[in-house]
Amino acid sequence: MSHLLTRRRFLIGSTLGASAITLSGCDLLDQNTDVANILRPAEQLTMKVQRLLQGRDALAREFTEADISPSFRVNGTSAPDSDEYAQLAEGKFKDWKLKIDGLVERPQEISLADLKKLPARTQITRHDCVEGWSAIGKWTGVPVALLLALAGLKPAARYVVFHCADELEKTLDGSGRYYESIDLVDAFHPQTILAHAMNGNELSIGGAPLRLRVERQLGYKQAKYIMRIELVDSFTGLWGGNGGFWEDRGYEWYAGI
Ligand SMILES: Nc1nc2c(c(=O)[nH]1)N[C@H]1C(S)=C(S)[C@@H](COP(=O)(O)O)O[C@H]1N2
Ligand SMILES: [Mo]
Repeated sequence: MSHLLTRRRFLIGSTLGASAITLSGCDLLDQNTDVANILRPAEQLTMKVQRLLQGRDALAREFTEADISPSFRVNGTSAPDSDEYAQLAEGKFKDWKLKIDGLVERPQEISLADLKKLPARTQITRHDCVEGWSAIGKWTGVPVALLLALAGLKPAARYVVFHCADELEKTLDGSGRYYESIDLVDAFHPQTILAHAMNGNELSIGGAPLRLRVERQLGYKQAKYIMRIELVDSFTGLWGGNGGFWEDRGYEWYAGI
């Protein structure tokens, strides 16, 4: 059954991927919005069925060192195009701090050095991109659950939003900035981590200084270049209001594999 679900997710994924290749600009937006509107009930079902069948805490498959892919493709932004980010990278992120704010009791600003001192989890998992490629990598990072415990959730908090450094689409109003979000079930899942190392090395520019791993979902949920985590009760008023860069362009919010 879960194999069938996986296949179905890929079929949907490749439909969107294929339309992205043949269309551009407004065509792409319209087309993907139409597709998304038809698929939305199916997406709700996928999430409910997946959680029902596999449980809230079921682990995504983990692999061995021997399974690690020799190369891991770069997708989307390969280096954020901003002076601020360039400066931070130049200084090896010594001046960078992860902000945690929104519906929390104790807003945080945590340096990379301090994040690296926190208990970490290492997992070898497969990344699946909707564009039809996969790669296995070893990720080491801090469980999101631990950071949320540090900050303390206010009772109204429902979603965790990850704000990134890059604008994947250049716009005047900044709405092309990459961001993603997950609900608290995925946020507290044991394999949901903010990775600061890949395959035993600290992150290169591809995602540095911190990237999300939320292993039961597709590639576009795995936010790179994280600057800030915000706890919210809804996505209203947050860019396009759909909880993520690609979601605002028609992709499903729950991208279960
Ligand atoms: N900030 C940011 N995160 C992002 C993206 C992006 O463009 N910007 N692309 C997403 C997509 S579609 C995929 S498949 C993965 C790619 O990660 P990689 O470049 O390490 O392969 O990052 C995801 N996270
Ligand atoms: Mo992707």
